[in-house]
Amino acid sequence: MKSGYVALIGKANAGKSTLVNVLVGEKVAIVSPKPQTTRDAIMGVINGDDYQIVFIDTPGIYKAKNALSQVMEKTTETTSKGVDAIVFVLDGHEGISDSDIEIIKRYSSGNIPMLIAHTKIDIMPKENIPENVKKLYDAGIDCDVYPVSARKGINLKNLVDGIVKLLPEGDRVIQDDIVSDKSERFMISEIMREKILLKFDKEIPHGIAIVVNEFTKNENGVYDINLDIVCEKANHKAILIGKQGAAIKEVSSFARQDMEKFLGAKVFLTTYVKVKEDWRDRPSLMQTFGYGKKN
Ligand SMILES: Nc1nc2c(ncn2[C@@H]2O[C@H](COP(=O)(O)OP(=O)(O)OP(=O)(O)O)[C@@H](O)[C@H]2O)c(=O)[nH]1
Ligand SMILES: [Mg+2]
Repeated sequence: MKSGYVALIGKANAGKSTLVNVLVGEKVAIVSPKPQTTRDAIMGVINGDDYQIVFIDTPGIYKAKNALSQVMEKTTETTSKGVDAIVFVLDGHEGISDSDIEIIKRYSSGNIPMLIAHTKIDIMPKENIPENVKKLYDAGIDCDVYPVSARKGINLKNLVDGIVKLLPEGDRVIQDDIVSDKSERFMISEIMREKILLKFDKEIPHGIAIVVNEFTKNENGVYDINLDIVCEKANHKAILIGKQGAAIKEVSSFARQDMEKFLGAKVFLTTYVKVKEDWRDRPSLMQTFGYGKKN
């Protein structure tokens, strides 16, 4: 039996969370086309007959600009050092840059075994894949490269086999029959954040925190969920609410539908938009919103 912890590391927007969701077979992490979607280390477990992989999805590597980004960067750094193997997720569909190579080298230089999942091959010409692989090898990177597509489910079995090979012999590290370490309450707040990431542009979604005030299941099986959408500027609040509340209504409706799917029950959702000026640079507020807590 092989088992262990495996960190998914890579640039922001590379496709780490999409990959972990498809491998686990359930949504454990939210996904969006915007960088810096994932803010926490999120666990996702897969159990095979003779292996267990405990994935840890991490915040993408991105130039830190504020206190929140710095906490996220630290989460990724720390996670990468405490695992049995690293899957470096590389979005190579537009080629491989010098900064890709520099970051891969940084993570492959330690003692932790690593492989590269070269993802998004569904949106690039097939003939460019060997070119990318050659570029990595020519740069002196000697870990195995697995071309995959999380979206189209291409080559994922090979990837899993490759990951298992990197793991040590040992019993399951997670005994319970769980796929994620995060609570339903956490996923509810993340689903709300995901819909905001999908609907709004520029700085607005990045300055959002979600606070769940109420999360209760009634006797009739309906969930009452009440949450605050905290933004960092008064003008963001106006945009989030929209004309006669149209924007917040739409985004809440999408969120509610996804929450119902996730919980398998009807949801009665109430949302309020609040402003906390520049909270992403105020560590005490960040901690109130669940970021940067000492574990
Ligand atoms: N075409 C294609 N798109 C993909 C694939 N995997 C992910 N994407 C898209 O890439 C975007 C980013 O995906 P995420 O999974 O959120 O990326 P991430 O690496 O977790 O991003 P951060 O959390 O911001 O670091 C989304 O729009 C995904 O739908 C893939 O295999 N093919
Ligand atoms: Mg992510």
